[in-house]
Amino acid sequence: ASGAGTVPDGIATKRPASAAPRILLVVAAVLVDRENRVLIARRPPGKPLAGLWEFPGGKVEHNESPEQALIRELHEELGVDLSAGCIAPLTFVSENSGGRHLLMPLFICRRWRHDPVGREGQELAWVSPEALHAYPMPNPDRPLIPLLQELLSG
Ligand code: 9L3
Ligand code: MG
Repeated sequence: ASGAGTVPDGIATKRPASAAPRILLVVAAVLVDRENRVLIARRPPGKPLAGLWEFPGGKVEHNESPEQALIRELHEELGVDLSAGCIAPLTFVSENSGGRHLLMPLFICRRWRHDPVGREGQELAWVSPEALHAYPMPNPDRPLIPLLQELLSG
């Protein structure tokens, strides 16, 4: 079976498990207000890591740039519009997540349109960077705390 438009045998179906994609690309945003407080959101019941506080965001989909994914996720989750050009990545953090490597650039945003609301039922909190350690966070978010404290301190 090798007619035009058919998939040759053995490419997709016989790929060994070890060749499966291992990197999960997730984007997150830290919204910073005029008092240098940052927004965190509590993952709602029913989602993985429910109850943990995170910098909002989510998975980058196929044919989507990280910036497009960030704008889409923040609109879906918080109703904010980041297209005002506030986005610049701070860093990448890698962690294992379900056997995969999670790569998560954090974008720092000081300008957006519309006040954030938890559109998926999430609790939201504006906290000073010094207070972030009191909130249980997913693995990729936690190492960002000292970076944010340094970046926003002066
Ligand atoms: N994740 C961790 N920290 C974050 C975000 C936005 C996401 N700040 C993890 C949780 C999930 C995965 O990334 O394992 C995908 O996120 P989502 O699509 O469930 O939000
Ligand atoms: Mg999300």
